[in-house]
Amino acid sequence: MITGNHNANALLRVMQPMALAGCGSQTGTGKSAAGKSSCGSAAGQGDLTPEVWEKVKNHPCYSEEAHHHYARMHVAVAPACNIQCNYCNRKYDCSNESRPGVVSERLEPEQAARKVLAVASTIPQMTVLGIAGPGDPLANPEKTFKTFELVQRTAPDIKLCLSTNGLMLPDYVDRIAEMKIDHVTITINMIDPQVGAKIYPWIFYNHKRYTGVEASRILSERQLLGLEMLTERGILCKVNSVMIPGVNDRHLVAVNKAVKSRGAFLHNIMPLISAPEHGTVFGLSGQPGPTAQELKLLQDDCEGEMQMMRHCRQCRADAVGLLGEDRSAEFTAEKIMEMDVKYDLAAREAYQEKVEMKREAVVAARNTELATLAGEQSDISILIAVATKGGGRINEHFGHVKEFQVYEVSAQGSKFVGHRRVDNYCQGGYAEEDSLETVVRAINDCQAVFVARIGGCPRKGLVEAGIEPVDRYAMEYIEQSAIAYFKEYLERVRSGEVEHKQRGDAELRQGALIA
Ligand code: CLF
Ligand code: SF4
Repeated sequence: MITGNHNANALLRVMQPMALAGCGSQTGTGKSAAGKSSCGSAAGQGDLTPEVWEKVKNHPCYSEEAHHHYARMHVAVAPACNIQCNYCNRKYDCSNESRPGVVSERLEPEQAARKVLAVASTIPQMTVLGIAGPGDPLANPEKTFKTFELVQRTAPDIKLCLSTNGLMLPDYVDRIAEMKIDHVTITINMIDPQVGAKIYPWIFYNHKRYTGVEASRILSERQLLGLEMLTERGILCKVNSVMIPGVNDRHLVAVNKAVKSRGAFLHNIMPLISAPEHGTVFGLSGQPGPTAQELKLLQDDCEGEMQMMRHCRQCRADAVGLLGEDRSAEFTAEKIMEMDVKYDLAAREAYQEKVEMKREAVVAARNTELATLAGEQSDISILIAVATKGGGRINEHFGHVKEFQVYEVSAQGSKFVGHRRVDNYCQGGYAEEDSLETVVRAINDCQAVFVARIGGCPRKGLVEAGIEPVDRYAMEYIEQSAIAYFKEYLERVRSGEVEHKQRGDAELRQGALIA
């Protein structure tokens, strides 16, 4: 059995790529993400049991550090849903684990299993199969479990992951455990049915439709019961919550406490995606999503003994690839039928060994740089936006960025705190001047932007907006460079060359990303 406290300590070792300065200040409790050091290798097993380490070490959602190196895929085998969320339109993917606005190609279990083999043989670092919609997997139990069963038989090294609204969860916990589905996500947006009534107009349960507060009371009880039953069986549970300003934003602190006390391993607070063109209740009523600062403040408030996931990309229900990239178009039903599928376990393992070596090099470089921050006393913390294609390096041209990764750096170390979607500045080989404005709005809270290369015009525009473009770390490791930059920044502040000012807020991109 995994207890909440064990989870907390264990998780800090895994999720905390966060390079915290001052090995000597290690308290041994590993308690707080913000103020305690994590002396052991953040990429290593730390004090996790071997069983838990096996489950999380190459799961891109359960380990922030792994998400730079390992990929996941979803198969859209679950079209039906048994509840209605005000942020969902059935025409689109489930917002729990996907962006609205992208219609999935629905698959039968046999097609899905073939797709998994096709992806596994093309992308050897794809380690996790998730079923996350486009409806609710447990409202489509036969298709969901049949798919998992087929994949388990033919590709035994792939981890199985399930995401659900939780209504039917207690009925399927034993089946989940028997099938060795080690990762389950439950979307829990409230524990107070009065709050729930503003999010869920109805549920369909035991052949009956429930509405209003009663619907949310049943849903909440089932979600929390399902969570307890899973954690009692040692299954790692992540809780997703959609942050809806003015509806459940502050309430999510209470949700965080409730799920933590029931042994949840990880809490992922995601911004509401809401736009009129989605045709959702919230979209049509003009309900806004949070700003970058509002989201970060809530995540910071909830961060304590249970780590917060901050690298979620709100993937679509047929996403394929590293988080933040989407290769689903390469694996349509038509294309996979034509592919010569060769699932080669030995080749996959050999490739992943190389990935592990690269991953260790990233962590070692960061730790070396981190050691130079020991003893640094400063209250300053800054955000840095990074142009990256993955692998933990600054390896993307400014004009080609579709998503910046954002790191927070302070005297305590560096950590990944989010990502910002943007329009390409460079489109079809030409600079798109208007998009610079949207890029600036997306990273307006950042002091600097790290790029592999940048042209003269955007450089000038960024400087005018007060964001320093930095290309001197091109192709270097992100966190090592971020810490090096931070040390220089402190020197410039101390010498009077730069006046440190907190920057403003930034916009989180709303709406679907189709790419
Ligand atoms: Fe998929 Fe979800 Fe499993 Fe990950 S996604 S079912 S836990 S394998 Fe990950 Fe995507 Fe965020 Fe989900 S980034 S939406 S948290
Ligand atoms: Fe939509 Fe998912 Fe909510 Fe069902 S659980 S209504 S599919 S967002």
